[in-house]
Amino acid sequence: MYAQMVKTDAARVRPLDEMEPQERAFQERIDAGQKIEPKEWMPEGYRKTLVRQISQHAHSEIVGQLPEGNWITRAPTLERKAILLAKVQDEAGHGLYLYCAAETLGISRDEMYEQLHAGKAKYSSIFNYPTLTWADIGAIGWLVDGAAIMNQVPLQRCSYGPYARAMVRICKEESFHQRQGFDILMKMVKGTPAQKAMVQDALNRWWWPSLMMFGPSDDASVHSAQSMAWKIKQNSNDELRQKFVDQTVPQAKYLGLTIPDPDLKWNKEKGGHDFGEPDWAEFFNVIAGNGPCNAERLDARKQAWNDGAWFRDGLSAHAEKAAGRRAAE
Ligand code: BYC
Repeated sequence: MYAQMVKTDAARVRPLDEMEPQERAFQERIDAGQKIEPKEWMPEGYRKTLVRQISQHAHSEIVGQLPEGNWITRAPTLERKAILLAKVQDEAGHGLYLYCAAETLGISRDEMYEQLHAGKAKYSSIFNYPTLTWADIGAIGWLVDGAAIMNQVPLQRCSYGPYARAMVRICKEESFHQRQGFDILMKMVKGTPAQKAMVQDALNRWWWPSLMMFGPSDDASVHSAQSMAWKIKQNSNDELRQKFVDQTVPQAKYLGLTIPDPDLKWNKEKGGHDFGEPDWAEFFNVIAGNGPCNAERLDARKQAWNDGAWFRDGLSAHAEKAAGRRAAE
């Protein structure tokens, strides 16, 4: 089982009167809605939490290119191919902004890559599932980017300036990504019965993993309480999952699809949907490295790193030569 899920006192958020003066002043700035910038003092826990979350987020963007990249050569039209290519390139850009944001906290990009390649740093569970049909590309845009937007819009108000600012552009691009996914599916559901069945099959496979993107339920979330006190996270995992379900159900209806959850129903009193519990054993198994594609994804990243060694060496040699020339002048 996942050791970090054991509740410990570390999950407890200390009140202001238990803090040292410097930490209290920091928390008061956060409470007043001020942004924290790279060179300012911050508690070590705040820095570590940001490095963990931002680097995981960056890795997710980069690893997230792989399932969609799988379909670039097989996109059904030239236009779809160009759109998918642009989307996958956007994800690379998102990864780069996020690695830059994490670097402002004193970790190098090489260290972050090392942590990913050694299996020490996580990336989003969702990218450990295979893309079997073209409808999966639509479903990723609609559901995966849809869930990502739900999670990332509040991150634009994160207390750490560089992360919040990176999220502004990322969110704009994600919204285009979501629409392109929905557009693929709109076209397919109006096509042949086989195409519509392909879309339903994609929804059946991607629905539950998409709900898992928001993280474990609130009572099992080790980091939420402290991250919310530091205004790194503005909402809990369950709050965002609920919003996502409420937003997505009418869209599924519009597409004429059935969400694969027998417990899904409108709850008038709560003003939202009731829905079933994701299979948390599956989630923890995937984030422990045992999902259907974990090994394949990590191997692809490691191979890309090894294949790029000659280029990095070339750049370093050029930089050294140029520095030598400048010094001689
Ligand atoms: N997958 O205490 P919790 C995209 C881990 S990419 C894997 O609730 P927290 C796209 C969590 O890290 C968008 N691991 O944690 C790209 C922690 O483990 P550690 C990706 C997960 O941080 C390409 C443990 O479980 N978005 O859109 O408070 C193509 C306990 O969890 C997951 C982001 O990265 C998961 N789903 O909350 C298409 C958003 N969930 O670190 C699309 C930024 C939890 O102690 N991240 N874990 O070993 C966040 O908002 C938060 O980190 C989370 C988790 C809500 C994900």
